[in-house]
Amino acid sequence: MTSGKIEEIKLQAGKDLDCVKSLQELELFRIKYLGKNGLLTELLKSLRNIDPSQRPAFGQAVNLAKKEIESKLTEKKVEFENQVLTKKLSEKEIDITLPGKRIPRGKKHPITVVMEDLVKIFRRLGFDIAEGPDVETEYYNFEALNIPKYHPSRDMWATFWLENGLLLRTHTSPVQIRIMEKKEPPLAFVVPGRVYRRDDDITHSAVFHQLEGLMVDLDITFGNLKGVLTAFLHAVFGKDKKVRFRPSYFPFTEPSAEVDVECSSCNGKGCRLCKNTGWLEILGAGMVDPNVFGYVDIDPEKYSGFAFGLGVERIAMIKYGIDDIRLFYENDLKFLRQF
Ligand code: 2U9
Repeated sequence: MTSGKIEEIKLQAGKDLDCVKSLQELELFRIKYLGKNGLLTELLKSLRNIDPSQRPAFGQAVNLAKKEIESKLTEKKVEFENQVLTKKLSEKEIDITLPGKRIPRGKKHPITVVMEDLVKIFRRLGFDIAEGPDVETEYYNFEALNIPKYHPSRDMWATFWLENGLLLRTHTSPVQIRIMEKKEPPLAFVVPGRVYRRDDDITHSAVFHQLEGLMVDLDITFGNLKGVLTAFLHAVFGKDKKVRFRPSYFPFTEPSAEVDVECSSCNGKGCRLCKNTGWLEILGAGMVDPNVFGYVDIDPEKYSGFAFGLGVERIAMIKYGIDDIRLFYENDLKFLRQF
């Protein structure tokens, strides 16, 4: 094997390259000289057959020839690519004055919009915002809220049970327990969040959204509850609307009430929306049961508080005149674009 062979291959490569007329032919050229079984690759493989004293010089010479051919090949490749591009540009006319493609703009889901509006009202009334986990323990979801095991009132919450005594929270009330465990009164905060119940028909969904709230301090009375919730309902439905409080029962509040607002559709005259009662049920509320304070080490002799809860989907259905809750979750753009 001699350096003459290398020169011969270089010379041949130069001639071959001059005849190459396209990118496809260039690839064949690459395979012939630099491919796995190409001429130069074979030369390198033959190194092991030559005199060891000549190997370094010969190896260097082959590598040099390889580099030279590679660089000529790259040059040629760029030349062809430019030719292809120039041809394409001259054939295709691009009208740069055409308007661009419109990028569709997303917007907030109606439930998010209503939730944010409601939270904003409570912020104006001085409430903070708190959040907590969707997966809860039986203790936080039931026991600490004065709902012991096997108590019949547990039937009020058709619960999704998980493994190891865990569950999907049936209300956001466990968050209030968690906050009261950590912080001392005075407390005033609302808890927006997703909740889960084994329920579904045109007005109930297995997953829905609640806004609950809690105020705890010295001398909090049912009068404070009425004042705050009336201000809230006036902000949502209008100052002209009547508000009424009816006695009710919840295990975690005593006394408890349901709070209605004069029907926004018929102004109290009676219609389909209010089932001819003239009233819309909006909130559940009450004074925090002293037993609940016992679970979080707040002295019920010193402090008192009120709590309330509402379903966000219900408010959105009333506000937008929607009679089937499932429409909120079908992701039908024709429905969602209306808001
Ligand atoms: C603590 C103490 C008391 C939260 C309350 C209601 C009444 C209520 C329902 C309205 C419609 C839920 O979405 S709904 O089904 N809520 O009626 N919630 S009082 O009371 C609490 C919460 C936490 C520690």
